[in-house]
Amino acid sequence: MIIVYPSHHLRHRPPSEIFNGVAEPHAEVPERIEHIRDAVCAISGVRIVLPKHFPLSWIEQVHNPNYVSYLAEAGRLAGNQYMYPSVFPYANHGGVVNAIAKRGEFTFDMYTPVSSTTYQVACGSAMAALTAASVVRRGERVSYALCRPPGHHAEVSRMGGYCYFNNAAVAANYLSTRGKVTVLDIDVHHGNGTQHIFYERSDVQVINIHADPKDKFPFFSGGANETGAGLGSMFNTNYPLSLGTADVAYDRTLVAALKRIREFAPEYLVVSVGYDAHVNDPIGGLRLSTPYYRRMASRIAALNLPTVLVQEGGYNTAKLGLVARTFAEGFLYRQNKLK
Ligand code: SP5
Ligand code: ZN
Repeated sequence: MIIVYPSHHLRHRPPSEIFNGVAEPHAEVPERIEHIRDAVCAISGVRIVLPKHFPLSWIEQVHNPNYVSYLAEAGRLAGNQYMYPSVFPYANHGGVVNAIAKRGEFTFDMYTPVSSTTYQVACGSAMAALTAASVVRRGERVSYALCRPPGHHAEVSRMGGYCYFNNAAVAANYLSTRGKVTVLDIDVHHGNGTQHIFYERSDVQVINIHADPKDKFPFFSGGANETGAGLGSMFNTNYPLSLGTADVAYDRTLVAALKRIREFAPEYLVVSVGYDAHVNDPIGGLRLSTPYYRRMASRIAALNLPTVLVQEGGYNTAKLGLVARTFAEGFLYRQNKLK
């Protein structure tokens, strides 16, 4: 398994997220990826590489170029500070110029601040996903991009949920030039961004398993009735789960999701891997055990598809290493058995 590690992520340290008007310590910390990297690199046979550079057009094929240039420019306005929005767009007023208005123009929450390093680290994270995808396109069976910041909440023109560029969507779109792609999202939060980006496409199937958004972030999407639109009709599937769902019920849902993937018969699989459905996650709300992550990975690997694993959430920093190692080993063990 090739691991892609975007070392620039260490420069991304938002101090706080604003919850209910109060600044709380930010959950999406650098230690997350450091622990995951240390743990998966201890697996025999894995190899770690840095991201390669790819043209910006791979990002601009899934994100609005105006959004991309806002992030690139915003750094200069931010100086050493992290900027938070105060006012969000309430009307389609093209082209605000005021600095306060700009902060709200391309975001949907107060958890995802922008600083002078944000553009660079977000690019590094997307390049890690592209590098992992290119490795699989050249014939590796599986690669794992340790993306940070995460990506699956980022929509075509909006950041949110700690996400700036949608790394999994960038990888999936890149692979879609070679055949049909499925994105399977097992982060506990609905991948609203990935759904939004591919909602009208029939060449990229999007499948999400997550805590019911009536109880959890991102609240405004993720229902089972959201199935795609236009050409993309029936190519989007959501499996919202009740709070407290544990291994057995989750596994039944995963089996149903994998059946849908087999029916679609993609050439490639991109997995948005969050570890925040784990029972000890501080913000997740589901109750998956550590050993279940081995079984989950082994079921996904049994699809026997060239697969790009893309890191999303998971916030129990002390547990992340073990859970990631368990997942990666589950994936490798199954793949070797099948060969
Ligand atoms: C990638 C990813 O997993 N993003 C998740 C973003 C969810 N943020 C939710 C923040 C919840 C705010 N904290 C509430 C704690 C109350 N003290
Ligand atoms: Zn999450």
